[in-house]
Amino acid sequence: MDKNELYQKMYDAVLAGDKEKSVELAKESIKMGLDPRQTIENGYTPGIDKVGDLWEEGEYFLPELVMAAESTKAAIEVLKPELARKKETTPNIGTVIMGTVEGDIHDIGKTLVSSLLSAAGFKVIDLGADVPTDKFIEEAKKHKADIIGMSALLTTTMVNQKKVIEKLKEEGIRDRFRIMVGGAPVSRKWGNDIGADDAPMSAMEAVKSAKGLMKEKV
Ligand code: B1M
Repeated sequence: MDKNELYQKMYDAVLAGDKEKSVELAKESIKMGLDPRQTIENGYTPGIDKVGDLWEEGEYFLPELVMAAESTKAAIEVLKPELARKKETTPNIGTVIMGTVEGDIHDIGKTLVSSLLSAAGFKVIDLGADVPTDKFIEEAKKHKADIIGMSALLTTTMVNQKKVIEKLKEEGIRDRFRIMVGGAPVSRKWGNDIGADDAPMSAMEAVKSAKGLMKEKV
C-alpha cells in the first residue's frame, strides 16, 4: 500500500467512525516511516472535515459526529509519541498556555496544535477544553507563559477569546504575553479586531506563528 492509499483509508475510517481501523492505520503509518504531521493533515483532518460537511447537510447526526471525532482523537493519540520523537529543535524554546475557550468542548484541533508545538520544542501546558476565562490568565501568570493560545470552534464561543484579552488589559498585563487565536470560524480579521497577535489558520501555521512571536518577544 502506498501512502496515498493509506491516507484514503484513514479518511474512510473517520467517515465510518471506525476507531479500531483508525488506530490500526495510524500504527501502519508509523511502520511505513511516514511523517506523523503529514499523516494527520492528509489522512485524518480531511476525514473529520468531510464529516462536518455531511453533518451540515443533514446526512450525519450527532452519534456519527461523536464516533468520527473519537476515531480521529484515538489516531492522534497513537501518533503523539512519534511527533514527540521527531522534536526538531532544542527543548523549551518558549512556554505556551493552550486551551479551548469556555463553553466549547471541541478539542481535536487544539490538541493537534499542542502536539505540534511540543514536537517543535515548546513547553505546552494544555488546559483542555471549556476553559474558563480566568483560568487562562491564572495559568499564564503561574507558568510565566510566553504565549497564550486559544482555540474556538463555535461562532457563539469565539467571543470568549476576546474576553480573555480584555481581562488581561483590565489587569494591565496584556503586554506580558503574545496571544494566538485559532479554530474553524476564526479569521485573521477576527484576530486583528480582538487584539490578538496572530490567528494562524492551521496547526502547521501555528508552529510557524509561535516561533515568529517568540522572536518578536526578544
Ligand atoms: Co461540533 N460543530 N458541535 N462537534 N463539530 C462544528 C464546529 C460545526 C462547524 C459543525 C457544522 O455545523 N458544520 C458547528 C459549529 C457551527 C457554528 O458555530 N457556526 C458545530 C456545532 C454546532 C456543535 C454543537 C453545538 C452541536 C450540538 O450539540 N447541537 C456541539 C457543541 C458543544 C459545545 O462545544 N458546547 C458540537 C459537538 C461536537 C462533538 C462533541 C460531536 C465533536 C467534537 C469532539 C471533540 O472535539 N472532542 C464535534 C465535531 C467533531 C465537529 C466538527 C465536525 C469537526 C471539528 C474538528 O475537530 N475538526 C466541526 C465541523 C468542521 O469544523 N468541519 C463541528 C478537525 C480539527 C483538526 O480542525 O478544530 O478547525 P479545527 O482545527 C484546525 C484549525 O482550525 C487550526 O488548526 C487545526 C488543525 O489544522 N486551529 C488552531 C484550531 N485551533 C487553533 C488554535 C490556534 C491555531 C490554530 O492557536 C491557538
